[in-house]
Amino acid sequence: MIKLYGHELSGNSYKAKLLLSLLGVDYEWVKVDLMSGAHKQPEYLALNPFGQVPLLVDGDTIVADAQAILVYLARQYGNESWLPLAAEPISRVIRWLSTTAGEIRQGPESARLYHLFKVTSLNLERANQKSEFILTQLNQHLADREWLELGHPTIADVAVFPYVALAPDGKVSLDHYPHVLAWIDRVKQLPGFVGMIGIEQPAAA
Ligand SMILES: N[C@@H](CCC(=O)N[C@@H](CS)C(=O)NCC(=O)O)C(=O)O
Repeated sequence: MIKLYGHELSGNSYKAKLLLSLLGVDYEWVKVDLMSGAHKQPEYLALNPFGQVPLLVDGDTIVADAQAILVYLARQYGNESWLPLAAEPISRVIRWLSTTAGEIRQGPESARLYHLFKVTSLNLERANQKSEFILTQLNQHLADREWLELGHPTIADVAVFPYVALAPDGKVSLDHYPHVLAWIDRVKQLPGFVGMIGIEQPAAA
């Protein structure tokens, strides 16, 4: 069975968890205790020399990095709608995977690290500026769209969703971004959606 190594407060681990759940793929959750440094122990470093979660093990295949895991799962277990094959639409989806590793990590993900995990060496002012920038962009992008690309859910939505929905953990309010809030609600309505600490499951209809 697939094993997903992660931590329950890690938004990157949650990306993988969310797609596995949306695809209805069974897996075993293996908690890596980041607080006690389990991710820097030799046994874990043998699997992922970067010493980070998430990590997915599927038979002989080992995939590190949340975005890489989304690509792997979509191709291996999903249909083409989650990750298209053709050049132009796949480039649109990958653009958002890059954005999660860039602007979203520098913005809301960093503000959350500062406030929730007390990583006070981070430049909070920069994180807040980056958050405002990317949330403004996202809000404009979503003003006339239901999903980030292609008119339906793709792994772009799965990749961007966690740290945007978790922005309030970093004291970044989403109140000024109504199109982002409406999109968050839409993602939460997807069949198979699961939440995490900080992202509530919607009340059953
Ligand atoms: N590029 C990686 C980054 C993963 C990452 O930053 N993971 C964090 C938890 S969310 C982690 O393992 N931090 C511990 C460390 O880097 O020492 C990904 O997207 O999966």
